[in-house]
Amino acid sequence: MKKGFIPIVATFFVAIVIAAVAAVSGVIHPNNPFKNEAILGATGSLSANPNPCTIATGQTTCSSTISWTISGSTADVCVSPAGAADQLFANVGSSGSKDATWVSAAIYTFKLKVPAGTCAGSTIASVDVTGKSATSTTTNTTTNSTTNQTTTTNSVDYKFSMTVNMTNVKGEPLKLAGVKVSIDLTDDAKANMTKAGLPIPQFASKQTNSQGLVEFSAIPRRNYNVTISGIPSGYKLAAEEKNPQILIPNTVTNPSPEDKTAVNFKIGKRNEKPNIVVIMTDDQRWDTLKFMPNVQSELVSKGINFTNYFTVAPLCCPSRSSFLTGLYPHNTGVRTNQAPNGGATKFNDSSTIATWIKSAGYTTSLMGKYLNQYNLLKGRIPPGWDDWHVFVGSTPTGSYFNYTMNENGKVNKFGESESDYSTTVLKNRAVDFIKNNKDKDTPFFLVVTPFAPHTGATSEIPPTVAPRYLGTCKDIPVFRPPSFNEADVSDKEPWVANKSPLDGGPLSKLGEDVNHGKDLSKIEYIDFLRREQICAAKSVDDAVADIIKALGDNINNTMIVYTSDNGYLWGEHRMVGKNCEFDECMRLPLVIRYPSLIKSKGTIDKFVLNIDLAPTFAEIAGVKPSSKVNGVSILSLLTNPNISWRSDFLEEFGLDNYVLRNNNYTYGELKNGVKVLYDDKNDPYQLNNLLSDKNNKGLSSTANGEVQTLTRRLGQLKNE
Ligand SMILES: [Ca+2]
Ligand SMILES: [Ca+2]
Repeated sequence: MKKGFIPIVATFFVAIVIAAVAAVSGVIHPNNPFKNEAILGATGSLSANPNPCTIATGQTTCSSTISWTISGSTADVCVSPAGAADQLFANVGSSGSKDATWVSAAIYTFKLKVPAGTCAGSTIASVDVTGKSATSTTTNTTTNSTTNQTTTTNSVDYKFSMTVNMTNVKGEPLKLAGVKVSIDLTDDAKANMTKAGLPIPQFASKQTNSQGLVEFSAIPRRNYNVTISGIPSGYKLAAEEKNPQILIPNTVTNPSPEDKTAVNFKIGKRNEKPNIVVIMTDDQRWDTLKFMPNVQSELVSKGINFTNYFTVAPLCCPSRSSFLTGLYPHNTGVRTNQAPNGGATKFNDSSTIATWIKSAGYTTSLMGKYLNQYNLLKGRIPPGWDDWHVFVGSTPTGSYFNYTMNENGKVNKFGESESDYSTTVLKNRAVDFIKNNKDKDTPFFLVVTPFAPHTGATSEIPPTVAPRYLGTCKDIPVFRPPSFNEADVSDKEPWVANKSPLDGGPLSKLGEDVNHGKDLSKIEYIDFLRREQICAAKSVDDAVADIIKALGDNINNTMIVYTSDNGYLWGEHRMVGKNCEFDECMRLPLVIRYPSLIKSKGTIDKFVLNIDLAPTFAEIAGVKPSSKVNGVSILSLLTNPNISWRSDFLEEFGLDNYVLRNNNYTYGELKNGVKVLYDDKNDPYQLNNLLSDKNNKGLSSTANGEVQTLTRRLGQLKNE
């Protein structure tokens, strides 16, 4: 007796018998073969379908079709109900069929007899057909239920044991303990039982044992829903296995109290490698995540917030090139947004995170902004990307409305209805991609790069806020850090030192559509622009929520990364925009939620760079970058935030501006021989360049020594 099986009525014997299918084809009756062959010369066959015939719950009869063939003679089909003499069933010709009805769980024997005209003739073929009740739990009166009358009772006492086996995707046995399995009658099965006046049994869920098995006792001839939950992290149920229905068979060949059936689940350890989802916004400052409630609740509160995350290149195309390769701009060669020193045509796309991770078996997708001037690649989809939905070209108002996308080689145009809003379109593409890939055998690498909250083509054109969020940010308080409209910029490099204060008159390029008919002063415009950028990011926040929802249980084996490509100045040092050595240009948001490694909210304050992400993803995927990288994987940092880590890094912008940043200083060797040094510890708003003419004369020998060290270190990093 198997454990888990309760023999309530051990002496009962199920009356489910497959009636011996005695259809005999072309066989001469054995009682007098010589005579029949010589005198009658007949051969024939006889069969019944279905056989046995099941009388459904609540019904009293069921029908089978009796079919026959005969040659060499004429015949009758005669039937003998249990215990009765043969009775004529049909006069036959050479072949035919006729329906017969059963009224109880009895045996009916049909015989094909020659010659025709009497049931007393010779039998040349016969078939026994059983009528049986669908709910039959029966008491047998002898050991041979095939030939004896049985008593049908409407009872659910009879138990049937079901085993749930698990296999991996290759079909090999899988031993996962503690997986929760539940069974429940289907709604139809329950309805049928209710109709028959039977009680509806409840089945407590069970957990698999150390052999990965669980056994249930259930009643036969019923449909069940089987559900599995509590699968350990790193494993997943094959999609096609989810919530299957099984029918515990209504017939068994060797009825016994230990009758069993089994349901088999495929639970693959197939996504051992985690999925990776990167959401990279455009020009989003590190200090704006607080306006994104979903980012807060789903990522910041459940992941690691990096408080010192920087780009090595504070401009779109150079930054993204470095993100894709893990290289400083002096190694990618991409230093600007446009050819010849930048743009998509300058970028060597032969060895990137996409090609590395694809070689590790990942399905890859990029959605949104790739690199500036992608249109010049004329539809080329760079190697490594399986799925591609990328903005082509640009318009003065940016890629919010009226843009085109290369979608896997097809160029699709989008208009300006609300459903065309690019962040929404990308969100839908991302959700579809996740749904299509999350249950596959391979992990995925999805990079979603919305255009938001970038301005239009220039900073004078504010971003386009999604229609539903228009006006929803107007109450956000204005922003006045100490460096806002910096009073004295004479310490700074000439192109900053020459900037006028912000309070002088309206921005010249502002149009009425921006101003809503009224002139804004520069400061009013910056305040307006900031609110619009914050508001444009609200659609990204919605996308984060929908992406996480689409991941479902897969989130447990997914690394989600939220970041931006470069920062932005909102009036600090009298500047609006990016591509500078100041903290606002370089410092970016980075939040990583990775449940299989990160168990609770935390912060990491070590210097982490955008060139670290590609090596990190490669390490997660178990693949080595196929070319040199300057960044390093942060996986070890995630598990041990106190690990020894880099204490400085290089930032590059434009063609000839290099900046060394360490825990104390921002030191820049800028174009035309200009040098800047900010004491970030004591002057966090970078108001005073220690190397300005005024200050340089007064630099202490200690500071001079420091500059020499910084110069040497910057030179080293430039050669890495
Ligand atoms: Ca950007
Ligand atoms: Ca100053």
